[in-house]
Amino acid sequence: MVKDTLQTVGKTVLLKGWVNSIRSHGKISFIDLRDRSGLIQVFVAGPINLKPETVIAVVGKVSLRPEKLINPKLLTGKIELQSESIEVLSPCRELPLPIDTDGCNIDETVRLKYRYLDLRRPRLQRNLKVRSDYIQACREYLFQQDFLEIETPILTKSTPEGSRDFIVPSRNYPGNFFALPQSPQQYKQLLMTAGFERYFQIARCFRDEDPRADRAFEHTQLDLEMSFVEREEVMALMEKTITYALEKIGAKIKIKPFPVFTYKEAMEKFKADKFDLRTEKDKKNNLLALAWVIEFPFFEKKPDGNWTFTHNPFSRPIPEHESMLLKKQKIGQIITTQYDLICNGLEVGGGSLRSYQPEMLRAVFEILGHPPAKIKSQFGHMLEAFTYGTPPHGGCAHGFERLLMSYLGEDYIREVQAFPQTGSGRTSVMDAPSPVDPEQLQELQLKISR
Ligand code: AMO
Repeated sequence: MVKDTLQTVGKTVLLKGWVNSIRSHGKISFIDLRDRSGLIQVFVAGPINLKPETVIAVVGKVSLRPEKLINPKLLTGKIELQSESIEVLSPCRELPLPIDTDGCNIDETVRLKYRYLDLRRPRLQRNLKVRSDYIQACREYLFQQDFLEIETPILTKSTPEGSRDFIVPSRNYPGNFFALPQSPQQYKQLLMTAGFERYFQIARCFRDEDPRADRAFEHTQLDLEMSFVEREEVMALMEKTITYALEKIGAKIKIKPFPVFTYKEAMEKFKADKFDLRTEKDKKNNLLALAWVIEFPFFEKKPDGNWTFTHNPFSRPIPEHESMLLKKQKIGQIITTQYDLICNGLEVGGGSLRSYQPEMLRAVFEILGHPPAKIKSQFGHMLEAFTYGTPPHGGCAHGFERLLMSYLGEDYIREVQAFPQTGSGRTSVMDAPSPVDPEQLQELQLKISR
C-alpha cells in the first residue's frame, strides 16, 4: 500500500492504484498514484498518455526527494516512486462528474447514478471510514458489556413504528405479504422472552415515509434490549456506548453525563422536544451536544378524536401510571417510560421500558381503538409470548446516520450512506423501483390495475 512505502526507501516495490492526477513537463512526468491509504508521487522519465482514474500497476524504486521538493502536505511528501514500468490494469473513460471537489454542488441524480465514482471523493471516503470505525467501536463496547449480537428477520410482519410499511408479496401464499421491519422491536422483545437478557444488533430498518434531509427509506440502528433493568440503566448503557464510540473516532462531547430534561421542561425552555444546546463557539469547535428527554405523554388525540401513541406502543407507562393505563383512565395524562436522545437538535435515538404483561400491552391497543380481532391477528403472538415467563425488560435504538451527520458536519443523510435513495425515492446506480417481468407477477398472482 502507498502508506507502507515510507518504510521501504531504497527498495523496489510494486504499487497498484488509481491515477489521481498527472503533471506532464515534456520529457518528464509525474503521476499522483492513489490507493485507499493515500497518495504518492510517481516520477516517470518520459511523456505519459494516461487518463485520470485509470487503474495502474507501477514497479519502481522508492527514493527520498531532494530537500526543496518535499511536500509537507502529503504523508508521503518526503519520498517518490521512480517508475521503472507502468501497466494499465483498467482504463478509465471521461468522467461523467468531477470527483476532486466536495461534490456538494453537483446534481443529486447525477451523483447517485454514478455513486461508485461519487464515493471516490475524499469527503465520502472519510465519511464511510468514520461510520465503519464508529460501528466497530459500538460493537467493541457492547461485547465488553457481555451483550450478544443477534440478527432478526428482514422478511417479517408489520410492526407499527408510526410509518407505512414496505411490503413484499409471497409466491407460496399468493395474496399475502411480508413487511420489511420498521425496526426489530418485537423480535428483540421476544429475544428477552427467550432468555438472552442482553441483545444488540446493527439493524437495517425500512420505513416508507417521504424522504427528508435527515430521513430516508432505509436507515441503520444500533438496536439493543436488556432484561431486569430500570429506565436509568438502559439510558446509561446507551450513553456509555455512544460516548465510548464517539470518543474513539475523535469526537468531542459538550456535556458528560448527558443532561436529562423532562418533556415539560424541554417544551417550556426550548418550545420543542428536539433542541440544540450548542453555543456558536461550540459549533465552531465541532462539539456534540447530546441530551435525553424523558416523561413524554404516552398518547395524544388525533384530529378524528381517537388516541394514537406518541412514540412506541410497546412501551410501559411510568410505574405510578400503570393502573391508569390498565383502567384506561385519564389517558391524556399517562406518562410513558420513553426516553429520546437528541444531538445538536436532531433526534438520534430513543427507547423505553416495555410492557411485559399481556394485559398491559392489550390495554394499549384497546386505547388505540383496535378491535379484539385485530389485536389478536396483529399482536396475538406477543400477548401469547408474554404468558410464558417474560422478564421485565427495556431497550433503546440509536440511528447511526443522524449522529454521524452531526459529527461530520453533513446536512444530508445521503452523505453518510454508501448507496442512498434519491430525494424522490429512487435507488442509487440501479434503476428501481422498476417494472418486473409479467411471469414474475403471474407467479405471485398479482395484477397491475393501471
Ligand atoms: P425510533 O422510531 O425512534 O425507535 O427510531 C430510532 C432512531 O432511528 C433513527 N431513525 C431514522 N433515521 C433516518 N431515517 C429514518 N426514516 C429514521 N427513522 C428513525 C432516529 C431515531 O431516533 N423500536 C424503537 C426503538 C426502541 O424503542 O428500542 C424505534 O425504532 O435517530
